[in-house]
Amino acid sequence: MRKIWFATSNKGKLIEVQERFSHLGIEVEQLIAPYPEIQADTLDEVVEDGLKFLWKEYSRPLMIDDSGLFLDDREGFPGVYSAYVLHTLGCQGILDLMHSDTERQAHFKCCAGYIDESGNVHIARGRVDGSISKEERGTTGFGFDPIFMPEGHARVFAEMTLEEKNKMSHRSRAFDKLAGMMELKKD
Ligand code: ITT
Repeated sequence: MRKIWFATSNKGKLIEVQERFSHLGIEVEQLIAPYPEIQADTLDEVVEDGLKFLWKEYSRPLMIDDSGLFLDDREGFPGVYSAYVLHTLGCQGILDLMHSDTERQAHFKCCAGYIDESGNVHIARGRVDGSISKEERGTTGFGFDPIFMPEGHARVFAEMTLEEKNKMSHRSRAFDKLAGMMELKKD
């Protein structure tokens, strides 16, 4: 079975990408390899910089993922600062911030990157639109999953199974595209 390294500290991301790639007959192995996340305006910049850093350190093909939650009526906050905001304010902090908001539209974005055997960078993006719930719900997933309700659904991500989330998530969309770029798809 072909194996691909995924440099991430986030078990939730790892499990989702493993599930997605298992359909392609590819094993995704976690690489614990911290890379500096530059202060950048876009997820793409963080990924490109991260891949180049890791290539210098490890000189091996690998994937990374930078993602975030963007509140449409708050200029995309927390966006590239999602990990920091989750760590400091948590889901409840986002709910408190939005307690009187009637416009609750939000989206998740994922930028997935792969550096190949020759050191060439490949980038793919995925997005899912939805809204922020009024309270935390559910027990599955990770991060902001308890407060994000994808469009057309009455449940938040944390009330869905891994497979259900993976049918529509920003991450599965990005990594499906990335797999296509890697010419890994069987069909
Ligand atoms: P890495 O080691 O892969 O960088 P991380 O958790 O630090 O893991 P990011 O820097 O990409 O990840 O930060 C994105 C944050 O956005 C992450 O910590 C989650 O809290 C949140 N997030 C991203 N995708 C999510 C998803 O599918 N569901 C819920 N929250 C998500």
